[in-house]
Amino acid sequence: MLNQTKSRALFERAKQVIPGGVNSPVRAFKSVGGTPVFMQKGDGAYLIDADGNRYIDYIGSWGPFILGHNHPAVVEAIEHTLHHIGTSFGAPTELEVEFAELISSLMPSMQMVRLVSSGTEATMSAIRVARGFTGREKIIKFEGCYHGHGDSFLIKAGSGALTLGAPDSPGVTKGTAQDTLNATFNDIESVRKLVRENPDQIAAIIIEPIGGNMGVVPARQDFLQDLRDLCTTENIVLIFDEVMTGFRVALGGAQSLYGVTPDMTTIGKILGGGLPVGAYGGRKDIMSRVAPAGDIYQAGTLSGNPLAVSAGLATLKFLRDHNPYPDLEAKGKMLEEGFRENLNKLDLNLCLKRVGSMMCLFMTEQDVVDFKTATSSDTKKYAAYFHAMLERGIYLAPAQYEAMFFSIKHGDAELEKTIQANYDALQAIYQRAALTS
Ligand code: KE4
Repeated sequence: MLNQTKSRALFERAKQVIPGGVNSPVRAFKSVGGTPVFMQKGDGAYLIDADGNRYIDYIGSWGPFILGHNHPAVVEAIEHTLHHIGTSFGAPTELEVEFAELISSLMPSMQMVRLVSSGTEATMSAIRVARGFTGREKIIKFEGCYHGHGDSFLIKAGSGALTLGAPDSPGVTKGTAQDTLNATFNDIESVRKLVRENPDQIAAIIIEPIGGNMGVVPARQDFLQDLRDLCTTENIVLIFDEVMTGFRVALGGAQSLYGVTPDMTTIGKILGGGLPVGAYGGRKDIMSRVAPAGDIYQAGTLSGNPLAVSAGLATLKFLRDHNPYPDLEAKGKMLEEGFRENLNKLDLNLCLKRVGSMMCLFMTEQDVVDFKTATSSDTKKYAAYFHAMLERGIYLAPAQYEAMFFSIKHGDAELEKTIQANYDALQAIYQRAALTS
């Protein structure tokens, strides 16, 4: 059993002054039970908690740490900016121009870019711009996809909303909810039906091209291309929410893997290298409508601040100049094959999905292709698996409907330890289940 004395005490203290004791719901271990682990230090592929327990980290702050914690290039950039430039001016700086140029060079569909401070700000802004640009009011999202906590998205949302069983959040008005339509992921007919039923009323369709918030669920190539074609024909703004997949699955994001070009893209997480940065962007004719160039308003006090931008710049430059993606693919292959070998040895037929360095083991034997098949997963089994892995020093997402992320710092030793822990954990759980069922 893990020594969690300090985490337990900190959690009791935190709950007196922070709702649920955490600053983001999915951290609260609600769906897996037990006490959230209070972390003390990040170091490469590792996290060390307040009680001194050391874990191989597969959350990576929910995506940002593709370079691992405290990468020297990022630390150095932050220290330099802190000592020689400053943290924020609320005035334009050369750094953010260089950053926007770099983003646009890596994701050419983002002809123009606006920096914000979170993925939620990016997606909220992107749909407002799409609505302003088209003069239409409704949006289509996909059941199980998560685009942050903006009101328009908390309708059948994924991630923490799904984990906590609140995919439709109180506080979202009927007026807002009626303008959000939900289609079925990987089902183009479900989209065509909504478009037919709402002629000339759909401003945008927003999708995670690789779902990462109902576990990892890649879109099928034909589905994504059909979506592109439908949006072109119907003059609907196609928004790829690449907050998670941007710079994660490839330097150019999922859109570069699929060869499908959206009209707008939202990015975040890796973009900030661990500091708060998000961005939205896309076609020049659309983005030229954003204030003060145009009339669609969006603003932010700390948008483009030098400190966060310097962390993001260092991260993206490292990814561009060192191209770690082949190595990350090899790591992913090793981890996936190790898990599949374990499943075979234990005669388990669980669904495992991976794209690059994001992966998910679903506690279901169904092939997960959408929200319905994802939610056929046994979340109680996942909870047992999560704790069995935690006790073996492997820190996974405390929720079935999330992704595992690994970094360039996850070496053979870490992956081999994880594969062994996966075997032991699954054997314990399913063996135990066999004894009790
Ligand atoms: P943030 O506002 O949390 O920076 O980004 C929202 C967001 C938007 N789009 C996608 C595809 C996302 O995955 C996210 C945030 N992802 C979750 C993890 N599944 C953040 C973790 C959390 O909520 O604490």
